[in-house]
Amino acid sequence: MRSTKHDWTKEEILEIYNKPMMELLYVAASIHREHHDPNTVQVSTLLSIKTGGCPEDCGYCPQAARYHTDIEGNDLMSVQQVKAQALRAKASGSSRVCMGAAWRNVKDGPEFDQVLEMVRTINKLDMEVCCTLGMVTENQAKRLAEAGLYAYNHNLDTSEEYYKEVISTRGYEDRLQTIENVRKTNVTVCSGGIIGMGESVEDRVGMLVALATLNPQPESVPINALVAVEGTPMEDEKPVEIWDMIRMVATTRVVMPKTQVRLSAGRTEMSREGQALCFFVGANSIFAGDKLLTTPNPDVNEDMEMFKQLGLNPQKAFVKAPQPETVEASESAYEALGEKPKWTRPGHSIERNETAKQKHRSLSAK
Ligand code: SAM
Ligand code: DTB
Ligand code: SF4
Repeated sequence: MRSTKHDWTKEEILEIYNKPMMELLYVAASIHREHHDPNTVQVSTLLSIKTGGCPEDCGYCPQAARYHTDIEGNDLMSVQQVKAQALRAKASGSSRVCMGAAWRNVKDGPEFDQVLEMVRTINKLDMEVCCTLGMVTENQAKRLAEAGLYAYNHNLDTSEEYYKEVISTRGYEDRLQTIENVRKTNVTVCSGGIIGMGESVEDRVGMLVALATLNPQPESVPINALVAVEGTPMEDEKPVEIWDMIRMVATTRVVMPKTQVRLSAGRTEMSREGQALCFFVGANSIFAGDKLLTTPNPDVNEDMEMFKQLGLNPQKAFVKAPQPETVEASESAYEALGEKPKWTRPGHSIERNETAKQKHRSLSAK
């Protein structure tokens, strides 16, 4: 087994991405087999614990309050509701639960305390718990770790250059800082992005450079195909070509050989053959259940049929890293610091985001 390379350049990764397809399939599948069981794919479940009404302007996201989408918003779920959903997910073969909140960043207080209790509860069900709650400080990351969090998801989404065309309410450096804060704990890092937002191949590769040069590399990298939702600035983006998804998954596998590569959003548009090639070149996880956070996903029975057809087995929990211990709230070594971190707000104007916002205003005024 080779040691992991961390000094990847854009040119090197571009060369991999642009290899003749048959060459890329072979190289990526070979590396995948060196480090992973090619017949095992993790089944994870997404839970939107707080939906919609988000103050950010992410151009891809149906949960941003400023765009006119028809999703149903919800306040923070109760711990009991989350436990019931996690048990259901476990019964249908999931070994990991990822809880997402439509927040810009975590704020100390009763809602965060409730999320910590959700983490404790799911970890005690012997499932991997992941959270994606926006930016976090080092103290907040430590409190999540203490509760038994297995992974924190915080996507870079695209290259630093293209990020400015997608989001104006936060900067790329905030994302990197949050990843660094999580790294100071024993929580594993999950960070990836989206293709199909109008970015160039250089932007896709730029994101992979940013992720693959982290040392250590993220334990988990989700690759999402944009789900173009009506009302968002990206509503008219064309669906991603399956070959682009295969190239992206394969390149991710080559440059981050030990990472769990997650075939995430966009599977409703992908054929079984297309998904099979994604597994072949390196994808080792899917999100199951008929909903992602707010958008549709294939039915779990259909996915299980696909697993059967391809001879795939669902991966058990804690195969890649040990189960964290849970410290009860009453025993906690940390306190809420009530920090007010100065996460950046570049505030530049993005034309398509402005247009979508105006459309929302005029529709709401009717
Ligand atoms: N609010 C938190 C944040 O942004 O970090 C966590 C939740 S956010 C919905 C998690 C991730 O979902 C985003 O970083 C983005 O990569 C992905 N996502 C959101 N909308 C998407 C869409 N329409 N298509 C594909 N991926 C999407
Ligand atoms: C990730 O990279 N993809 C997941 C998970 N991390 C949180 C979210 C996909 C969301 C797709 C759009 C929606 O359903 O709202
Ligand atoms: Fe909010 Fe996250 Fe959606 Fe951005 S991606 S609008 S931060 S929920």
